[in-house]
Amino acid sequence: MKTLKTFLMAATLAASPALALAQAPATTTAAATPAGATPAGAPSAAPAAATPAPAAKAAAPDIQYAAPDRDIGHPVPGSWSLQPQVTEVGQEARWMHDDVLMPIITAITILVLLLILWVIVRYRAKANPVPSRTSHNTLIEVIWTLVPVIILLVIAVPSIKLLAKQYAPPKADLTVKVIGNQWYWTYEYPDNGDFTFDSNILPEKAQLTADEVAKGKRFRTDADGPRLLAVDERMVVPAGAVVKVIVTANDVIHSFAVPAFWTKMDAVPGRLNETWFKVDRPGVYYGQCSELCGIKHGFMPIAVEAVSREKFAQWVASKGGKMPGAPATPAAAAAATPAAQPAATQPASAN
Ligand SMILES: [Cu+2]
Repeated sequence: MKTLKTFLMAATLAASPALALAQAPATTTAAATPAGATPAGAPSAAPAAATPAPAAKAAAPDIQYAAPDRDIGHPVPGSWSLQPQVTEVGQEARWMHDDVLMPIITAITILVLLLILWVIVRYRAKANPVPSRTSHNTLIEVIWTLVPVIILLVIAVPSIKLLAKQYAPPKADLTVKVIGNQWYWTYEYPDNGDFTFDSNILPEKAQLTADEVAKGKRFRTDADGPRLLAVDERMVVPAGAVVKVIVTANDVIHSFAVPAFWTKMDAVPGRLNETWFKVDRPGVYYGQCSELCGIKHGFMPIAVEAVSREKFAQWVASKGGKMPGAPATPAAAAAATPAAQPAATQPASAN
């Protein structure tokens, strides 16, 4: 049963990039804002401020979101397998899928096909006018019972180990509560002053009226991410930290899924589900609600950005939160920092 569950999970994840691909044709939004635009419509707010900078928003500046990588963290046109995995669990699961399950499935399928062809040709009625009356063969029966048992054992051992790893999280450095709503996500950071914010899909420029554009309503640019995956507010986490994710919902069942993390957890009203991930590589990773939740189910994407500890602290401050007293894992921060640059300098295009 557990093996079946793992396989189904792998199959579902394998299908998800294709699904997202189908709805992500190349679109070119007129780049009204340059690559690396600041969030929350900041550029459009600037023109009026010819007078000295207002001191109102002196608290902490919003951080600059990183632009997505060209081929990591989201579906890519032409790809047909699992997304590149950026968590240890994901890498192990990908190995399980690519190097254990697929070869075994392929070998069994080919063997059965050859057996059927052989029987069709060799034992056809024309060539055997008098059918054989053989009904038992002990050796063959022992073989075809034992061989499948051995195959199942070979699959079960790594599969159960992998499952255990997914459901036995290490001690968390950070807890984030993720709440599904029709049709957006709410994120809560209880460890950082319990601040909360909503994350909505960014509309395409073509979806806005001229008036809305003139008023500076925010729309998606390539720096925000691919069409149907870019959001206004990202879930930001420190790279190298074990993130515990508490998942629930306010209205109907949703599902929090980020394919590059191998994370998928149902968001059920009145229930707290728990999952976790640890991303060492800074970058932006996209996901989608993965439980049919109503008419705009396809329009409540997820964007997780893994950043250095310093940038995370800056982001927390910009949200009005605070960092917990002691630095949690300085080693992880040190490991994460050198790699922090490339993500920001990638070409800002998903196409
Ligand atoms: Cu949903």
